[in-house]
Amino acid sequence: MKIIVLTLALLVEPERILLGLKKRGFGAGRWNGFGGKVTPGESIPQAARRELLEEAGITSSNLDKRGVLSFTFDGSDDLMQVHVFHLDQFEGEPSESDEMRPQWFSLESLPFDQMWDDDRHWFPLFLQGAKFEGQFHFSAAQKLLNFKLSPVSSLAFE
Ligand code: 95L
Repeated sequence: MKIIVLTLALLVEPERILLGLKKRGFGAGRWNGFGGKVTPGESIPQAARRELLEEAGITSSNLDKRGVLSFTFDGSDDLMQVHVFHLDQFEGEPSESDEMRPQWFSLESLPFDQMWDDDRHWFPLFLQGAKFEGQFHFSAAQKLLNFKLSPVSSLAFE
């Protein structure tokens, strides 16, 4: 099993959240957070800041680690270990990149039907300010088959 370490950053204001429509590649057509692979020599928070700039055109120094989620897919030997960050302050103006089209959504009407199926499970914890760990297993067609999710009082490695 190969572990691929990734970041996912979500910009949350009191009444709205910034998501990005993934324009190409894995998961295209869904509203995502901003993130990607951690590269050699880079810390996980550094990677989260870099991806936020590359994909959404914004910078932030108030990323707060909130969760670690593992994703596996039928027919793949890889485990995607995703480090989820919350931020509520940023500099710059969100702008479209090759990969993502940013858009604000009301926290009362999140587009869960156009998001990955795991999101509807962990977003409530995330938006309540809880820390959490979870494992999600998908079919090859990206349908959620089973999962485990729990709030935790502290995250591993932090
Ligand atoms: N806001 N949530 C995401 O951006 C997200 C959620 N779940 C995923 C599951 C598998 C995967 F490959 C990507 C995501 C993902 N980007």
